[in-house]
Amino acid sequence: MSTLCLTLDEIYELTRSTMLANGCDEANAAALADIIMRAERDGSHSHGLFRVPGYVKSLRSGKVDGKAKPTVVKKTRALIHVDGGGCFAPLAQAVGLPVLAEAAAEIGVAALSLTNIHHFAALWPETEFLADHGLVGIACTAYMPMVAPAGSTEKLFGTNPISFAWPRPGKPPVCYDMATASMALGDVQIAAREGKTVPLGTGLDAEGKETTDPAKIAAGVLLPFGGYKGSAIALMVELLAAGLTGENFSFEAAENDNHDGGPPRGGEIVIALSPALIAGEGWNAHAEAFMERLTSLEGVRVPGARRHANRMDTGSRTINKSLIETIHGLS
Ligand code: PYC
Repeated sequence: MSTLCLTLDEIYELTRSTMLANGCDEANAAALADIIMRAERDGSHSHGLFRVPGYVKSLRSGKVDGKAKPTVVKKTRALIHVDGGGCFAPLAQAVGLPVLAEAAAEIGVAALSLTNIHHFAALWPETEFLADHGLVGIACTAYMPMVAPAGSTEKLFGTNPISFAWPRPGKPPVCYDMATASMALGDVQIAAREGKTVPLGTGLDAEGKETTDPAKIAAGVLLPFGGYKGSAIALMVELLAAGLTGENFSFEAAENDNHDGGPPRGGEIVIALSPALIAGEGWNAHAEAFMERLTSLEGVRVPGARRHANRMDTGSRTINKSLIETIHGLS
């Protein structure tokens, strides 16, 4: 595979200028460029530049409003709602998360519901923001149907990612983000592009048969991680991100989508909890004693630690050359 090296500033600027050239205003373009640069910075390639062509498709088809101005409303002291007005999720999050953090820090627990957004990114930026403010964060969003509930060969659930972050003052938080599918669709697509196989149990082909061929899975269905248990968590994500917000379930997102290849319209729920108010004084020392016990075990690593380690490398990032050429062609 032929590659090119780009600095983080170049990654940011390439994304920003591509979004501006395709109808985004400065606020939307900058919010998206920031999320993509941070994904590449942390080594989350499946949420980085790889997503730019999909974002552009949905601007060009008119599905996403690149000039939308999200609005924030406090429904109660604990319930914050952002209507994205049809924007990509990052700008709506940038508007809602500070209000959520302030509410949770004041009263202990608060929830942010986001509707009328198009989410195609990782979810750790949302929960990590909360952990950086001393709060526990939980976020989830539903997506297009791609995953067969356990027992079925028909897709109904989205890849339905869920993210959790725990604050560790003075240290990087515990922060992970995982698809409830056996593998994130982006990773399946990247494996297909690179001609690699994926583990058995990742998904089924169009005939409902198990396969290790990622291209066949992309044309068939993914399976939930962990059988019935993962399936139950994917169901929880549908109910929290769609039932609770009033936005599209994954199957509704597909029915209402124009299938341009970009992110469908959907919702997201983000919950923030204050350990300082809930557990009280000493919460951090107590949790850190547990973390010490955990990390003293041979072979254990803290979820998110690899991303945070990648982040310390401020040098340039190696990117697939044909992807960069494709993105240049979109301006
Ligand atoms: O990575 O598949 C994904 C995803 C879906 C919604 C947000 N991220």
